[in-house]
Amino acid sequence: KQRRPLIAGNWKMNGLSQPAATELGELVRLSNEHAGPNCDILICPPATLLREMATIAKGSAVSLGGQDCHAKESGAHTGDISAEMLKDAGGDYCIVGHSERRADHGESSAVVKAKAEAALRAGLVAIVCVGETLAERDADKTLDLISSQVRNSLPEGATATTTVIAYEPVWAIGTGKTPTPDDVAVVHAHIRKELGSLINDSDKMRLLYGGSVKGSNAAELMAVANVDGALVGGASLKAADFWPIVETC
Ligand code: G2H
Repeated sequence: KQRRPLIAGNWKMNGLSQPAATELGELVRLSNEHAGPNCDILICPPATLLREMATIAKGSAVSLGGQDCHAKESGAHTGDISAEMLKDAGGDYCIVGHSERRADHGESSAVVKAKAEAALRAGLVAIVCVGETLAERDADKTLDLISSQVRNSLPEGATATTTVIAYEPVWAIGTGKTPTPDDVAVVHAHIRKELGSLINDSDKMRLLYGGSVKGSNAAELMAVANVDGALVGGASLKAADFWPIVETC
């Protein structure tokens, strides 16, 4: 692979202290056993678990991150969490613009961009999510939509070190449906091309695929050109399901 892959787990709104500690402990054990995994490993637990998980993962190959952050550093924003707080709790990454945030919280690309910039200011790597709905795909709007989301969501001054893009077709999320490797190749090549006009080190930026990735389909998805890792939801909750995906790298 031209770029070091990143296999990222997004626990979404799942996880109480137990059994999360057991599952993360198991993931840490597996990563220690296989010294020097061929990819970066990341888990984004609910913010309530971040500090506890960071303690468990300390000194291991497993990094931690948040699933969302506020665009401001601090202030009167009841219920929100800043990027600085995620960093303070042990995070190194933050997902922004996940389609569930775009849909459930009406987040526009402008909002996502502001959040990504907050993540960068706090010293976190931003994982910026993009992806089309089924209606957009059926109307042949996928590539235009992706272009617009990439152009409008990328943080100012993004580089390959500070920013990762995750392509997650909305219709493939948690549904068990996945696009064909050819479909993924077309979108990832399109994102790579789009990035060329936006940032200097575009060939180094990692592009993850997300949406119903599991042990049984990960190898074929990871083999697609311009796929530099995965953003994994359901199959990241158990170390036994997540590890086979890590092993495809
Ligand atoms: C897509 C993905 C993780 P799942 O949202 O971000 O979830 O693997 O459950 O489709």
